[in-house]
Amino acid sequence: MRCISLALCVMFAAGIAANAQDEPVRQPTEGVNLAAGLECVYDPTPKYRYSTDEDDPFQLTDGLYNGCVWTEPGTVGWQMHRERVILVDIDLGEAAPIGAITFDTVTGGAQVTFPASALAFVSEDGQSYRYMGDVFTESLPQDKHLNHRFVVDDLKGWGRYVRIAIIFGGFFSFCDRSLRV
Ligand SMILES: [Ca+2]
Repeated sequence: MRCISLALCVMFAAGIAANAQDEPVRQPTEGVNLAAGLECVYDPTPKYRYSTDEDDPFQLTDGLYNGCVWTEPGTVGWQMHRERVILVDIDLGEAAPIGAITFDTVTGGAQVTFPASALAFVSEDGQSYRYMGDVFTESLPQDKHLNHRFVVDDLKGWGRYVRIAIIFGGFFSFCDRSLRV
């Protein structure tokens, strides 16, 4: 299976670190990771001071999962102001079939919530994009801590350029080290 996997958490306040560090090491989704080691281009640029570093463009594709620890350099974070959408763009280098997208994220405790949605698009020329699907296919309770992997599969995606539009409802958002295509 060729898939995209993202790991991300959204939080209203600092406080997830203790829970995240107690998480067992999460294993990657089976299948071919077309995005391994590739650069992510973000819009807006990550600015959260405790997690932003020069390696942000590669921290979602290095295959490591740190559980959204917001103070770790391996996390990619934003403090939301007027922007309510974050775009993550990946150039696969050549067109390829995309069969599934997975999205690891966390909710509950310390005012942490799942993103509202993560819309996936694909393009062959980087100009005209086609909608593939919303990764958030389940409705789950968010009143207690939950680390969950959302999956959308049976996609018929084909293209070189992948774009994930992550839509938030909180004030902060953080991605950790896992992005698979
Ligand atoms: Ca970082």
